[in-house]
Amino acid sequence: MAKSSSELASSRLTNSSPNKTNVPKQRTVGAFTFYSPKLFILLLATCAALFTLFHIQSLHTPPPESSSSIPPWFLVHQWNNYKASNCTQDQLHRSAMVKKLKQSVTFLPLKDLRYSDRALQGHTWFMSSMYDNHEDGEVQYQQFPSERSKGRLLCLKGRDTHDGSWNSYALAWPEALPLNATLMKGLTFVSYNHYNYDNIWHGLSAVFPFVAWYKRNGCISPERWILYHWGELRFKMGTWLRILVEATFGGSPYIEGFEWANNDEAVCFEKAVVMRHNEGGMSRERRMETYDLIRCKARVYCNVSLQGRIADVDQQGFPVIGMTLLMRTGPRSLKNESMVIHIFEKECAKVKGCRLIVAHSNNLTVCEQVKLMSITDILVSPHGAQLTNMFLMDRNSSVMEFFPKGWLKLAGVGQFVYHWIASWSAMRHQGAWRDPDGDDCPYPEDDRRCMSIYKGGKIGFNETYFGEWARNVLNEVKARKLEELANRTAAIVSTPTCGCG
Ligand SMILES: *[C@@H]1O[C@H](CO)[C@@H](O)[C@H](O)[C@H]1NC(C)=O
Ligand SMILES: *[C@@H]1O[C@H](CO)[C@@H](O)[C@H](O)[C@H]1NC(C)=O
Ligand SMILES: *[C@@H]1O[C@H](CO)[C@@H](O)[C@H](O)[C@H]1NC(C)=O
Ligand SMILES: *[C@@H]1O[C@H](CO)[C@@H](O)[C@H](O)[C@H]1NC(C)=O
Ligand SMILES: *[C@@H]1O[C@H](CO)[C@@H](O)[C@H](O)[C@H]1NC(C)=O
Ligand SMILES: *[C@@H]1O[C@H](CO)[C@@H](O)[C@H](O)[C@H]1NC(C)=O
Ligand SMILES: *[C@@H]1O[C@H](CO)[C@@H](O)[C@H](O)[C@H]1NC(C)=O
Ligand SMILES: CC(=O)N[C@H]1CO[C@H](CO)[C@@H](O)[C@@H]1O
Repeated sequence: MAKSSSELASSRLTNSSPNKTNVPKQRTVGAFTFYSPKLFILLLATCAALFTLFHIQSLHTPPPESSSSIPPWFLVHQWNNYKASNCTQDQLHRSAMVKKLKQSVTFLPLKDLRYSDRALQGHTWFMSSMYDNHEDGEVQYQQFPSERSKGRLLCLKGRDTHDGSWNSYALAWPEALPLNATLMKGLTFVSYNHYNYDNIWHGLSAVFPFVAWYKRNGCISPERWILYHWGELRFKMGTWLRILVEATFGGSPYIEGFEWANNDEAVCFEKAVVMRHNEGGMSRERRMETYDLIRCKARVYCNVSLQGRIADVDQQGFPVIGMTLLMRTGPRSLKNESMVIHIFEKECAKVKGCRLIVAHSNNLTVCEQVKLMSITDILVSPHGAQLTNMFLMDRNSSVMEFFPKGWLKLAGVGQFVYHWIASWSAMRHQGAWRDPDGDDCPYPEDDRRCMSIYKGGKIGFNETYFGEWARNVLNEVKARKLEELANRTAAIVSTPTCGCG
């Protein structure tokens, strides 16, 4: 009793509360320091000590009169006195303490503007006073309540959709939630996304660490998601992301919008997991496992076979090689689709078992994309979000990527994202073709301003280059597939639970 109370009193409340230091000052007036936590703890400790002494004394049978200067009857008397006059006020003290704790819960802005120049670094500007759990190679996350939070729950306030510094967070003990707070039961996922939940790559990046956490924590699905972008609330995931989340976690995600909540009242969560670093910190092994889980769950959801590609052979017994041209419309689309199709068709026709599929990412349903990727060994596509689908192919499948003019010099490191995804999801990125031709820029070619012109540029072709490239990749894939067929090693035969749930 005394111990837990002193823990409560000595634990620091939410970091960097500017008012915190004022509180004790107000209370020092008057001799009756009913509210002073120190004295309160002292009293409790004294009570407990006396109680213990009393018990020790009563265990001594009989207590030698001379061994102690305090006779046992005195202790009993003293104890009764305390009980009567002071210790019975325990409840009163306790509820006063709880009231104080409730009042001292300090909300801080979800978006910390002091870090706006390095929004993604370190603690990030989202919940900047908090530290993440990070074991080597594992996903970085925060969990409430936890040892690190000293048993405190996460509470949120505000529904701003334009400025995250108007929404706020705090930690509170379950016994001392802020006044009028609503407690939400079950597991809540709180996501921070620096970009958005519509773009399939940025959306997946935000959801990805939750999948990793889920896999390592008994595959318990969340009751609700709370989506933030720069601390601003978001209420929707794009269709592609929503369906993959539904497939992975076994149920349509419920996205909490707090429409029912009063703006200045807190909502606290029985159990919350916060992610703000995407897949950062995860080892390649962990990432591959996580992609494996999403791939498998997506196939189950879309009723696609879990056999893997090894089972797919043509009438003559050659392994079928699925080559897919995944086209875009608008920015970074191909200038001459039919010519590119013709080149790849020609090479495909030369390889036994090769089957070319041409598809447009914009008019495939999500399950059509899942299905298409499950029969693709070589994905050929311009740089763009549709390439995120690559992880839905079997492991060890190949990717060929096209870029418009000017990207290598100007587009920055982000242009290699599909090289990274390939590596993280156990695919093989087999090179990129960069169009030497494109729209003219009025500035020197390496002027940053040219990027706005090159960004949405269309992509041409080089018949010689594409032909050789396709031939090389096809031959490599064919050799690998023949070997796998002989070894029968690569069949991914999973159970519908995908090793989770
Ligand atoms: C809590 O709710 C009551 C009743 O709705 C209201 O009178 C009171 O002002 C609220 N207190 C706070 C701190 O919001
Ligand atoms: C998968 O099959 C089940 C049962 O046959 C069906 O109810 C479900 O709608 C199918 N799902 C998709 C995405 O086709
Ligand atoms: C595509 O390229 C071929 C060969 O260069 C050319 O004959 C054809 O006109 C082009 N089509 C378009 C739409 O540019
Ligand atoms: C898909 O979109 C492309 C280009 O937008 C169009 O040419 C094609 O006919 C569409 N296919 C279907 C099945 O709607
Ligand atoms: C096309 O690719 C071939 C082989 O890489 C190269 O030699 C040739 O210069 C390229 N043609 C153009 C027009 O870039
Ligand atoms: C197939 O088996 C051979 C010999 O056992 C081995 O060296 C090779 O790595 C295997 N290949 C694959 C793709 O499993
Ligand atoms: C992928 O390729 C590697 C190296 O060749 C091989 O060891 C591994 O078994 C393959 N994985 C699958 C799932 O085919
Ligand atoms: C018996 C005893 O120690 N009673 C104490 C109870 O608390 C008041 C002040 O809070 C003391 O003045 C009493 O001595």
